[in-house]
Amino acid sequence: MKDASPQTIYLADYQPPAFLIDGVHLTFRLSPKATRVISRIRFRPNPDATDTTFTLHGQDLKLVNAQIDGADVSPTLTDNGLTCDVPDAPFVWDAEVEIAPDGNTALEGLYMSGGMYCTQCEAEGFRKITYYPDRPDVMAVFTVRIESDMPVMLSNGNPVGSGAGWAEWHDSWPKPAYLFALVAGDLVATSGSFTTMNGDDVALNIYVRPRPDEAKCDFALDALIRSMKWDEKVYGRAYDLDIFNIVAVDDFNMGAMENKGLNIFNSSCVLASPTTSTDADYERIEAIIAHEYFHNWTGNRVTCRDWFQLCLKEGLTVYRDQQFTADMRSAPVKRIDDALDLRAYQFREDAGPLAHPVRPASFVEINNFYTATVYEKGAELIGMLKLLVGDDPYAKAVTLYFDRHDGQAATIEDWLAAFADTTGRDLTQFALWYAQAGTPEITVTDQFDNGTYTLTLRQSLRDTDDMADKQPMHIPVAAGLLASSGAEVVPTTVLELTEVEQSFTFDNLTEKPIPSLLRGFSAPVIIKRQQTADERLFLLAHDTDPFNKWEAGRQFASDMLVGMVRDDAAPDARYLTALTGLITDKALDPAYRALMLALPSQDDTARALADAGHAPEPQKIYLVHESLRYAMAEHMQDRLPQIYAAMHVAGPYSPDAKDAGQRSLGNAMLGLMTRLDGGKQASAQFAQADNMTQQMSALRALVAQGHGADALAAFRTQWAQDRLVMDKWFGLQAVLASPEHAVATVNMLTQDADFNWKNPNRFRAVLGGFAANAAGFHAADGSGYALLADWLIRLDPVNPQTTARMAKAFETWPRYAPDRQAKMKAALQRIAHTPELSRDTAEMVARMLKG
Ligand code: B3K
Ligand code: ZN
Repeated sequence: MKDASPQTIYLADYQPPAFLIDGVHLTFRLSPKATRVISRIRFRPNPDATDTTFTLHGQDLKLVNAQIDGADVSPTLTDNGLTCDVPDAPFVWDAEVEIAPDGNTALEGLYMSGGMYCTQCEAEGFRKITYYPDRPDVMAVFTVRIESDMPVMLSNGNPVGSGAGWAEWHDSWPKPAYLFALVAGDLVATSGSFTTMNGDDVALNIYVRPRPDEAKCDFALDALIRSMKWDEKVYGRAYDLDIFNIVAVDDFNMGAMENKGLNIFNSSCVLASPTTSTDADYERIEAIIAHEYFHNWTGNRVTCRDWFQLCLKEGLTVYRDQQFTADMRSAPVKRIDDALDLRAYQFREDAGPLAHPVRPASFVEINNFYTATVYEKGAELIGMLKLLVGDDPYAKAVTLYFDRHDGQAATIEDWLAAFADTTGRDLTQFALWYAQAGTPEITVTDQFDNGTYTLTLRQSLRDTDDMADKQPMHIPVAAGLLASSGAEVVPTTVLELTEVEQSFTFDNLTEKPIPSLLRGFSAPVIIKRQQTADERLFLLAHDTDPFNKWEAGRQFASDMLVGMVRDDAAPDARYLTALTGLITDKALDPAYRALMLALPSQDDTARALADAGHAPEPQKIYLVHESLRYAMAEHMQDRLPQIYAAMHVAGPYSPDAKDAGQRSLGNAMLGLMTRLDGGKQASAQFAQADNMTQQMSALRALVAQGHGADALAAFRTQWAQDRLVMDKWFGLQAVLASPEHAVATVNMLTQDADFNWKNPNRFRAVLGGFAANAAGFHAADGSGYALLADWLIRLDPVNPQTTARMAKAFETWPRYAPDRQAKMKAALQRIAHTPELSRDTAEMVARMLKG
C-alpha cells in the first residue's frame, strides 16, 4: 500500500511513546507466500506520555485476528497501522498477521534471498512483520519461536530450545524493534569461540550457504575475534550473550546490520578468499565486521531515542571502526583514506542540494538519511571532541555515557552532557556542528613582524535550504610551523577557532615560518589559503605531519589539474620530479607512496573547477587526467619497472597491511607502465596472478588502456560461477568504459544474461559503476542521464531504498553549465513524474530539484 500523502516528521515534534512494553513473544510459522506471525505483547501505559492514544505501526500486513486480555477486538486500520481502544492499565495484546516474504523485493521486513528467510528492520521495517510501536525508544525483551522445515533457525539472544521443525530464542537485553532479526535456511557455520574479559564464553558462528561459500569465512571470524578483543582493550566493552551469530545473504540493500546477537551481512562484506577477494575487500570486510560488532554497545546497549539521533550510534561507531582499522593497519594511511572518502562523498553532499545537518531537523523517509553526513561527518565530530578534550577525558566521558545510558534510548544532548560533566567544558557552541549543514570554509592570512608570527583565521558557512546566517562554529585547527631549513619550530598545537575571525600569535621566531595547517585533517573544513607552488613543494618535502605532507601533493595536483583544464596549461615538471623522488623514497611506507600517486578524481576536479567559478566539462577533465597520467608515466618511466619488481610479494598471500601496501604501490606502477608498453606487463601479471588483487589490478590496467578484451573474456570464463567476482567484472567495465563508449557498454552489460537487476549488488555494480564514470555518465548529449533515469524508474517499484540512494548521482547538477543542468534536471523531473513513485525516491528527487 502506498502512502497517500507523505508526511514530514520533525525533531521538534518528538513525544514520548503512549505505551511501554514489558515483554514480547513472537511465533513465526514460516511459509514463502503466507507466513503467520503470532504476537503476544504486554503493554503498560507510559506515565510520561502526553498523548495516550494506542497506535501500532503496520504496513503490508493482513490482520487475521486481535485480542486484548483474551477478548476479540476490531482495531481501526489506518494508512500506516492501527488504533484501538485499550484499558488505562497494563494489558496483553495478542494478534495474528499474515505476510508474504517471497514477494518482498524491497528487502525490508521479512524477505527471501537465495532460498533462505531473512530480515532487515532498521529503520522502520519491523512494521512489515507485525503490528508494533516501531520506534527506537520503545525497548523490550523478546522471545521468539520459529516454526519451519529449514535446518537452521536463528533469532536474537540465546537459544533456549529446539526440536523437529522449531527453535526458540530469548534475548534478555531490552531492544527496539529495529534490532530484531530472524534467519531460517539451509546454512552451514564456521565456528569459533571467545572468552570475554569477564570470563564468559561466547560461541561464534558465521553462517553461509554450503559450498563454495563455507570455505570463505575464516577471515571474517578472525576479524570478529580481533574486534571483540579491541573493544575490551580500548573501550572496556565486553560482549554480553552466550552466542554471536553472523549470517551472509546475497540480496541486501547495504553492507550489514547490527541486529542484537545476530548480525546480517551482505555476502560481499563477509566472504573472503585470496583468489576471489582483493586487498581492499579484505580491509573493508574487517572494518564492517568491526563496525557491526561495535554497535553492540554503541547502538544496541545504548540506542537512539528517535531517528534524528541516528548519528549518535552511527557517527560514534564509524569513529570506533576507524580507530580499529588505524590500530590494525597504518594510522596515517587510514586517516588519508578517510579524508578522501569524506571529501568525495560528504563534502559533495554538503556542497549540493542534499546538504543536511549531522542531526537533521526533519525527514520524510528516514532511509534517505543514512548518509555520508550522518555517518562520516558524524564520525569527524567525535574525532574533534576527542582532540578538544584530550584522550583520557575522552575515555572517561565515554565510560560515563555508557554508565548513565546503558539500556536507554539516548540523544545527542545526553552524549554531549557526558563530555561537559567529565571535563567541565561548555560544549554549547560545539553542538552547532550537529545542527548546521555545510562545510565550513576557513580563509587564512598571516603576518610576520619582529619575531612574532600572526595567523588570522576567518570562518564562514554557506546558507543552505534549511538555514541562513549561520553562527560561527568551534573548530579545532591543528597547526605546526616549519623553518626554511625544514626544521619544525612550533610542534603541532590545536588552535581553537570559535569567533568568526580570530588571530593566533607565535613569538620568538627568527624568520617567517611556513605554516602547516589542519594537520591530521583535524576538522571537516576547507582551508582557503593563497599558497605558492613553492610552499606546497616545501611541505611535500618537509612536513613532519604525514597527512599534510600528502595533502601538499594533493593540493598541488588539484590546482595543476584546474589549470590544465581551464588554461590548457602543461603538467608542472616540478610536481613530476617531486613525485618521482617520493615514490623512490624507501623511508616511506609503500602504501603511503601509492597514495601520493593517486590523483584527485575527475569528480574532485569538477568540484574544484566549479569552486573556482568555471563550469566543468567532464569530457575535457577526462582528457586532462589522462594526459597527466601519461606525463607521470613518461617522467617516471626509468623507475617504474624497478619499483614494480621491488614491490613483488613472494610466498603465500596474506591480506596484511604490509603485503597489501607493497601490492598497491606495485600496481600503481603497473597502471603507469601499461600506458607505455601496450599492456605487456599487465598481460603477464594477469596470466600469472594467484590472487584477486593482482588479477584485478592487471585487468583494470588493461581495460583502462583499451587492451582488455581477451582478459575480460578469460576472467568471465574463470569466474562465471562466482557472483561476487562477477560483480567486479560488471563494475569494472561500467566504471572504466571510455567516454564515447560508456553508454553503449552499459547498455550491453544490462542486456547480459547475468545482469540480475533485482539483486542490489549487481545493479550497483553496473549502474553505480556507470554513475562513477564521470565522463560517461555526463555524456554531452544527456544519454547517460537518460540511461540512469530509465533504470531508476524501473527499479523503484521493486526496491525503493536502493533506487533513492542511487538517484544521488544527480546531486551535482548545480555545478554545471546551464545546458547540462537542464539535461540533468530533465532526467530528475522524469523520475519525479513517474506515477506511484516510492516515498523514498520522491523525497530524494524533490530535494534535489529544490536546490
Ligand atoms: N545500521 C545499519 C544501516 C541500516 C540502514 C537502513 N536503511 C548498518 C550500519 O550502519 O551498521
Ligand atoms: Zn552502523
